[in-house]
Amino acid sequence: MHTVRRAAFAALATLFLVAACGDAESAPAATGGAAPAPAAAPTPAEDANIIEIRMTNRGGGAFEPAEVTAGPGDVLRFVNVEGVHNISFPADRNPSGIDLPAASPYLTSGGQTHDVVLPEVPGEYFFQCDPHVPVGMVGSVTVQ
Ligand SMILES: [Cu+2]
Repeated sequence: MHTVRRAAFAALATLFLVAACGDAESAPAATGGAAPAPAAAPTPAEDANIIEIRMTNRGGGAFEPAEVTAGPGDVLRFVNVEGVHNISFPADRNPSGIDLPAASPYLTSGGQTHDVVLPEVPGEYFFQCDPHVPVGMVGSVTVQ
């Protein structure tokens, strides 16, 4: 009995590790079969591109690059290089009627990342680091 439970736990733990370590490139293309259940928060598609944007203290605070082009559902991966930054998509500078990505928490140490799944609706979206707007820490992504 205990052995069976231990085996079941090990299998669950393995599943969890695989899920935690999985990435889009190593996952085989799954076609057919059951569609994934709809999630409350958008999750990246298996074929989503990941676009890295570094956050630095250059000039007081900067996104590098500050302007990128992406496809619907692609992922912006914000990488904190130095300093303390966040990422928000202000409603007053973005298209209305779209579920904009929620503001991130503050990233406080080097190497921290925050992923944003882009809207499916083409357009230009503006993002900013709230405390560093005065020094021009703003950026935009064009979803084609
Ligand atoms: Cu900042």
